[in-house]
Parts: sequence; structure tokens; C-alpha cells
Amino acid sequence: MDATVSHDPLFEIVTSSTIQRNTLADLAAEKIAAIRIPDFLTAQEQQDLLERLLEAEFESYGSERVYPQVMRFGVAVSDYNEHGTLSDRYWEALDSNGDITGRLKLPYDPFRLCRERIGAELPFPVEIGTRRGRSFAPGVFREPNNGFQVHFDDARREFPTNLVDENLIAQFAFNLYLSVPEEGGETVIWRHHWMPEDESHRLPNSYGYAETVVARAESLEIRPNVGDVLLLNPRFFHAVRPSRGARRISLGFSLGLTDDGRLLTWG
Ligand SMILES: O=C(O)CCC(=O)C(=O)O
Ligand SMILES: [Fe+2]
Repeated sequence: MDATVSHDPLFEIVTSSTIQRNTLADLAAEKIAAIRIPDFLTAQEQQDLLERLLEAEFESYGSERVYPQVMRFGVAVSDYNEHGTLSDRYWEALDSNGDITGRLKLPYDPFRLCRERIGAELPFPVEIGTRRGRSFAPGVFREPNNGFQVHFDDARREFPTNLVDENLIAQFAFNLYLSVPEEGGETVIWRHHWMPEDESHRLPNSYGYAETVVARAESLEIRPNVGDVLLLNPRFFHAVRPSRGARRISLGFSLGLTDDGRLLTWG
């Protein structure tokens, strides 16, 4: 191979209008890094959802682990990881305020809509995953106006006791951008997976790492537009840059690909 080549052709963001089985297989097989889908919602759906969200009271992720502060609306497993197992408090939180559609007074369930659109051209419907028979939260709305630190998401490592009741062979992160800032807010993905020595770059108590951890890795950067979906392989280190201007609000959840080709979600 040419010694001057510095770009890995298997590290690309592919733009597509729907999610095709072969593109999803490419994402799972790491032939691509992410799939971008513009205009995932209609303008009306987008506007209705954002209108309700702008009136909702967002909460902060736990500030010991998540700094700078990130706001969220909804319940997510990352706040309920107790020594590698999902705490019972997750289910309690879900029971007490899990009905996100009701809380937003929305006429439709935006998470169901996302699952249906993801699955539209796939061989199986996309379903909410279960743990010991109980369905996970459908997802969460996140607002990282000050950015996300460089980090990766990998349920195999975060929950070594198995989070989902199925054999998963790949994990994806779904983000639908509902409001984006005028400046900053880029999503950056580095061609690097966690290695044990990366822990020396870990920020104190944080979910994140100092950027030196990816100093030598190739990166891709994307400035999401309102209405875009980014489906990424979250085992690649990634970050969100701090922003200025409008709030950066997205709908998000994790997806696992099962060993029989189905997609299961969790929030
Ligand atoms: O908001 C984004 O663009 C990426 C958020 C993130 O860290 C993820 O989806 O895992
Ligand atoms: Fe992430």
C-alpha cells in the first residue's frame, strides 16, 4: 500500500435517505463509521416535537460523572450503572416518570416513530429491548450545549453482566437533531477503539477522556442540521464540541444488533 495514504477508506460517514440492510451491515462490520439521514421527520413533526420540548423541564445528568453539564429529559441507563449492573433505581425512575410521550403531551410517540422509520426497509421491525423480561426506556432527549467529552459507549464494557436479554453482535447510537446551535456543536468521531492504556487519559471520575487519548487517530467531523439523524458506531471514540446560540437538543437511544439480525433499542 502507498505509504502516504493517511485516510482509511473504511472510515466514512455515508448519507442515505433510508436505512438499508446492507448499509447497516457495513456499520456493524466497521466498513463505515456512521450513517447520516437528512430530513428524518417531516417539517410538521419536527416543529410539533420541538415546540413541546422547549416547554419541558430538562434535568441534569449526574454532575460528578458528567461535566461540563449535560441536560436531559427522560431516563437513561448511563445514570444507573452500579458497578457494572443496572440499578433497580432505573426501573423505579421509569415507573415514576417513564411515559415521555404523556409528559410532553404529544399526540404521537416520537420514539416509536423513529423505530418504525429505522425499520421501514429492514427485514424485521425495530423493537425496544428487554432486561429480565422488562422493557427499557424508549430513549431520552439530550442537550449537551457545553459539549460531550471524548468518550465511547459500549454496553459490553459498561455492563459486563449483560444489559439486554439477547446476544448482541454490534451496537449503534441513534441521534435525531431537533434544535442545533448557530456555532459549534459538531460531532467528532475518531478512528480509535478503547485500549487498556487509554485509562491513563481518563478525566477524574468522568465518563470522558482527555483529547490526548485520540491524538494520533484519524477523525471525522459533522455539523448536524435540524432534522438529521446520525446513526454511529459508538465504540469509536466520539465527542460533541461546545456550542453557542440555540440549544442543541437531540432525541437519542442505543441500538443493539442481535445474532439473528434484529435491532433492539434501549434508553
Ligand atoms: O450528540 C451527538 O451528536 C452524539 C452524542 C453521543 O455521544 C452518542 O450518541 O453516543
Ligand atoms: Fe456517546
